[in-house]
Amino acid sequence: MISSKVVEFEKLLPKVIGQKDIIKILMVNPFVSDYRLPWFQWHQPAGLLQLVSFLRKYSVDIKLVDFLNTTDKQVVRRKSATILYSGYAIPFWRFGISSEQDAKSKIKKQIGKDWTPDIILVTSLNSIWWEDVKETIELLKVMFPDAPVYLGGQYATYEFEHAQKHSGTDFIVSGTVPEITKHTLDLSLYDTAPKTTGLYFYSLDRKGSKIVRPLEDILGEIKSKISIGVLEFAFFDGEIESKDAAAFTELLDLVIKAKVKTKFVLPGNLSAGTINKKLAGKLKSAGFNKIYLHCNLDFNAKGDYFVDDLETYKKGMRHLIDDAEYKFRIDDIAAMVVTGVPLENLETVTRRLVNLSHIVGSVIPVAFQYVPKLHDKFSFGVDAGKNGHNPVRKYIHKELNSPEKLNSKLYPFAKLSGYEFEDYVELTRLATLLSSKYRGSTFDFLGDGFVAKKFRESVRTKGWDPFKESKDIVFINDLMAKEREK
Ligand code: B12
Repeated sequence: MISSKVVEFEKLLPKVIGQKDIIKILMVNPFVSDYRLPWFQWHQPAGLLQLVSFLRKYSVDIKLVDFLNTTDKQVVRRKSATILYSGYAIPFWRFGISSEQDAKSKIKKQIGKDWTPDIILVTSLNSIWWEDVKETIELLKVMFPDAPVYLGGQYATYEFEHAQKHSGTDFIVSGTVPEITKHTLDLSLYDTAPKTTGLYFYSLDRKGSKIVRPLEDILGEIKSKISIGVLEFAFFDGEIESKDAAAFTELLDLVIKAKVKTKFVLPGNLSAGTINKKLAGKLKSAGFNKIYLHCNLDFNAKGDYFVDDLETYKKGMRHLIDDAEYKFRIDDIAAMVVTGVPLENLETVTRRLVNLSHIVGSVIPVAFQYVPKLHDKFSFGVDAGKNGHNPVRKYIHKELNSPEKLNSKLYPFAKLSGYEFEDYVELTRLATLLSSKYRGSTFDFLGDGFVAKKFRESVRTKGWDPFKESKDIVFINDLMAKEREK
């Protein structure tokens, strides 16, 4: 097994600059294999697109192959297997290609005839998709044997040693590259401008700390992207921190004053506690039509690790509804709730889902994905009484010892936490029920309406207990048995 070399971004640069008159660079965002690809429209190889902006000042000829890009409502996919898991047959898809040959033809079509790259840059948006990264690199190496391959992104960052051993890349650029984060995502290499794109409020300084980007730059970026056909902007920052609420409000003010007409999305980057009266009003006027509230977790907490209490959500929602006239229960505002955390208490999670659906109107369960190098700093389940015995790390070592096994969609920690996969399927069903709409709005199980009260009463008094009235209930099996007797 050949191990890939690790390079720093600064060392990659000389390869790109000054070697030839024009250096040809092929950038690739691989296809991905997964059970589902929710939010596919918000997946974008942000790192590569920032690199395109950054490299513009040099003599470069760049081509991009983004397997996840599509102008259709759905990304192409091909079923590659059906996994039998805890009594369920779950299809496993390959998103981004319709057949094995498709990958090669897509690359060829995208780069055109007589164009051979001098260097290839590959990204990865999630380390659990490493097998696709590996396959993409294999294919690229067959197609362009002379071009060195550089791998960056999440796989190279969070599963760095694994990527060194298994990805087949020549070089790895691990971690963030601060100097490119102030650059916009360059969309000019797409045949048609994507309808939706990622947007950053922050960039990173030299030390890697977050700094708010100049607001005029962000506004300029929004305007220029609208002019090429972008219809929606999704903020890609991990979290817009409450200390920066004023600067964020100022940005929205600029957007409003510039009369920019577009849609904005916050897919989990604003906490309920950050929302104040002024910010709420500006969010509404600037065109934020999807606000998914961030789920703050403290994995070093003893016991309940959900940071924001229900009161915080109530306050935030009051601002959105009373001060900004957002409509309630139509699911443009939702609370994200992380589930599947090792050693979690599903009773706490269920209670939180129901309570937050009452307060926020809709809930989105987000399946927890354990990220090595990040989550191993936390003390999940560490038992100080047993000299720091850590059942989570032991479990990962034994049962989840390859990146793809950490795929959150299968709730890999269920067994460790004492639950079945079925319990998580039920939890997801509950969340779906809590957020499903009839005549445009969701049902409030904890509401003051007659039906909600009766429903709760029946649960409390076991008014509809099927066992209590079992004599009167005829089950279909009994009916069939009687038919057979006849
Ligand atoms: C925005 C975001 C999203 C967006 C999509 C982002 C995108 N780019 O497409 C949305 C909201 C859709 C999303 C969804 C999910 N996400 Co997300 N997301 C993020 C977040 C907050 C920021 C990602 C980002 O844009 N970073 C900035 C970009 C520019 O960084 P980058 O791609 O790494 O690139 C940098 C370098 O790596 C480098 N680079 C990149 N490629 C290359 C290539 C070369 C050759 C070179 C030289 C350099 C280079 O350049 C960049 C500059 O620094 C991160 C957390 C974080 N703060 O990083 C999580 C994160 C990436 N998400 C994660 C996860 C798990 C998910 C979900 C599965 C949800 C979940 N269950 O937790 C879903 C996926 C749903 C699905 N389909 O399965 C994990 C991934 C962990 C892992 N092991 O890979 C992260 C790290 C969060 C976490 N800590 O758990 N996410």
